Amino acid sequence: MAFENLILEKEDYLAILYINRPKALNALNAETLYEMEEAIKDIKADSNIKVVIVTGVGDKSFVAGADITFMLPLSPHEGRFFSDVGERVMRQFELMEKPVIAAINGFALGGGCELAMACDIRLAAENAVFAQPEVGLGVIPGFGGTQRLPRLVGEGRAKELTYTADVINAQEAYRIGLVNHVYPADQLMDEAKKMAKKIANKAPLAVGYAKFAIGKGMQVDIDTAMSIESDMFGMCCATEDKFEGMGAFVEKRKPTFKGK
Ligand code: CO8
Repeated sequence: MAFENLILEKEDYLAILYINRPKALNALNAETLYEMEEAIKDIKADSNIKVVIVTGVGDKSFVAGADITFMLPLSPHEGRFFSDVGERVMRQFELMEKPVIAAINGFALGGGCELAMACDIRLAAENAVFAQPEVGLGVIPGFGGTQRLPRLVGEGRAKELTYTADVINAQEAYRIGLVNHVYPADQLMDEAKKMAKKIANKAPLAVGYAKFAIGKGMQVDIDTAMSIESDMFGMCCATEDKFEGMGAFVEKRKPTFKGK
């Protein structure tokens, strides 16, 4: 599939989605968001793909935010609409059953930090920096940042980062739980691919059901969440891969999962 502002590469079980507007440090305008929706549709429909990596083209920026030039003339109605579109696209990464790894290769500012937060797992290069700079532009995070940041790092830290627009480096992002790991920049993609391979070797339906249970469970009370977990556990018991996984353990061999 050909895009203007994205590159979608597929390697065996892995899809790598590059945000590709290097002249604007990969800032997200409406066209890029619409293309991301198309790319997500493609990835979801491709049964070979088990894991997704999202990253930015170049060695300087993951995504330097929503496109400020694009946002400057927006009316209240248009601003609301643009926020809705961005929120919808970010949410699709969370709702797809395939796990999504953000390989954060530089600036993750505003909408870039929000994109990273919508991914399941965040890996950062040592040169990555993070911020929600919106209040310095007269707006607030609008692609889910006011909701995901407190869920990830706690309300107090989220409020401090959002009200001050402070920029934090990768080590600080790691310390507060915003990213899972930090790697030297030249090792980031290899590490992301290693993690993708580890996940792809597991039972894909089980991974998808785990993603569903964690994602839905985080939004509801603990008793409802437990019942979502048992429902998903029951679903796993309907898969061939459960018999393969447990059978392989009993027979002391490696399992071969089929995603069935
Ligand atoms: N939007 C548009 N263009 C951008 C953006 C951006 N977010 N970031 C960088 N660019 C462009 C620059 O304008 C410049 O273009 P040109 O060469 O044509 O002048 C080019 O990228 C290179 O940038 P710099 O020359 O500034 O590069 P530096 O290395 O000096 O600085 C920075 C890099 C620090 C990243 C700097 O560019 C910067 O501060 N960028 C803006 C970061 C920012 O504030 N991002 C948050 C935007 S707000 C947001 O994301 C809200 C999301 C929710 C939206 C809700 C919808 C209503």
